[in-house]
Amino acid sequence: MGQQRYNNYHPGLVKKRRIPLNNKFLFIFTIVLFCMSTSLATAADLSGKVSPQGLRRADNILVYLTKTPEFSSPPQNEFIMDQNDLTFLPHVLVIPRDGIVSFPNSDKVAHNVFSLSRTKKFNFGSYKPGQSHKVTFDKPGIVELRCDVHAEMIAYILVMKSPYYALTDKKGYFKIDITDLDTGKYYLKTWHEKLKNKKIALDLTQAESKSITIKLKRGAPGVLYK
Ligand SMILES: [Cu+2]
Repeated sequence: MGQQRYNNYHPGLVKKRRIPLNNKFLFIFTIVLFCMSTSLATAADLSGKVSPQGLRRADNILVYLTKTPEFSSPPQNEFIMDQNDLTFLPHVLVIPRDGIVSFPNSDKVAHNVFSLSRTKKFNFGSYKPGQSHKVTFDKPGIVELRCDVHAEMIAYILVMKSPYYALTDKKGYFKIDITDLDTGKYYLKTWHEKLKNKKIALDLTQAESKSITIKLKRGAPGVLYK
C-alpha cells in the first residue's frame, strides 16, 4: 500500500531509493565473496598417508611438525584416559603441553596405573572402580602408561610443544591444519611404539595444501623432541 502511494506521488524518489539499495546488496555480496575466497586461499592442510611396514593397522601413528612456533599458552583442555575391559582408552592420547588428563576407572576391577617415563613419573596405587586421578603434563615428550595389576595394559600419552600434529586413522591417513603457520623450513616427524621414527625436511613456500606419502619401518622408536 505504502509503496503504491510512493510510486504515484514521487516516482523520482522511489527510483533514487532503489538504486542505492541494489548497490548495497551488491556491495555486501562482493564483501562476502571476497571473504570466502580469502579464507579458502589461506586454509591449508598438510595431509598424506603413512604406510607402516609389517603392521596390520596403520592407525595411532603420530605425525607432527618441529621447528614451528611453540604454544604460547596451550589450550586448557581436559583429556580422558579411560580404563575399561582391562584396556586403556584411547591407546594413544596426544595432548598439548600443560594438558590435564583424568584417569577414571570405568572397569569392574581395581587398577594401579603408573608411569616410569622421564616426561612424567607417577604411581596412583591401587584404585577402585568409579575412582579417578588427575595429572597435569607440563613437560613435552612421551609417557608410557602401565598397570601394576594387568601386565597387558599399556598406553601412551604424547605431550606436544606445538599444535601442528595429527594421529593417523586405520588406513594411515593424516591431516594437520597449518593455516596459521608461516612459510618456512620445518621438519615433519613420526612416532609410533613399534616403528622407527622418521624425519622429513619440509619447505613450506606458500600457504597451500600439501600431500605426502611416508613409509615407515619396524623398529624401536626414538624420542619426540631432542
Ligand atoms: Cu589394570
